[in-house]
Amino acid sequence: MKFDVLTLFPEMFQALQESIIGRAIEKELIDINLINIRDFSKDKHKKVDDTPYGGGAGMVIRPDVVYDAYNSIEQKENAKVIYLSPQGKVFNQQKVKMFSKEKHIILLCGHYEGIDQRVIDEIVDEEISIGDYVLTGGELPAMVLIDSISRYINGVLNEASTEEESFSNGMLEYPQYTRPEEFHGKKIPEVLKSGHHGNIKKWREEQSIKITGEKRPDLLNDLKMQSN
Ligand code: 4HQ
Repeated sequence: MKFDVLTLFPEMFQALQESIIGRAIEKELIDINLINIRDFSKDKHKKVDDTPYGGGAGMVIRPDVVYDAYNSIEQKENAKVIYLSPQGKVFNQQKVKMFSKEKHIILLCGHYEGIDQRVIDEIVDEEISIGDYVLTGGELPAMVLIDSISRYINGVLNEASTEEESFSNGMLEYPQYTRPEEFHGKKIPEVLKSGHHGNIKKWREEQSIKITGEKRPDLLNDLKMQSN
């Protein structure tokens, strides 16, 4: 999977190149190519933004600079272009799975008051929001997409654990325990030491339903809706 990221702050993406994602890059399972939009400014001061037509606060990123940055990407015919914005469809695990089937994703990160609407209309296939709150830029959302999508690429995770986990079945995960067997007077659930795989599986499923009902009853309602 190839990710091209159009951003004014490529250094923010260092945070992503650790641990599991770092290893996925080393193993060439994913490729993250950072493109600094500022490199495409024709201005002598490398300016990329200007005041909004019609007035108002803040600055808007110029469409020509964004377009030239986008155009520098080679072989983008089959790429999906995603713009991170609070106006987008809210990201969820279903979208993660869909996007993980793509071969090439281009992520456009805005800053300041945003990007001139004309270039968004011209190059963007899909607008995605990571939630109903306002950030200073699209970089953190882009990293959220890369991280969550990469987990579905074969070889990125050690186990075949993506099918069993939270949200894949639409429910929260059961609690996990490790050594020591007793911590601050609290023992681990007895069934987990029984070695009876059937009973353990049943207990975990019950826990999953109980926890989802207590913490996220909205998820159970969503599941009911899907089965109707
Ligand atoms: N922004 N989900 C404003 C977001 C955001 C979000 C990104 C703030 C783009 C210009 N993006 N810029 N929430 O708040 O994706």
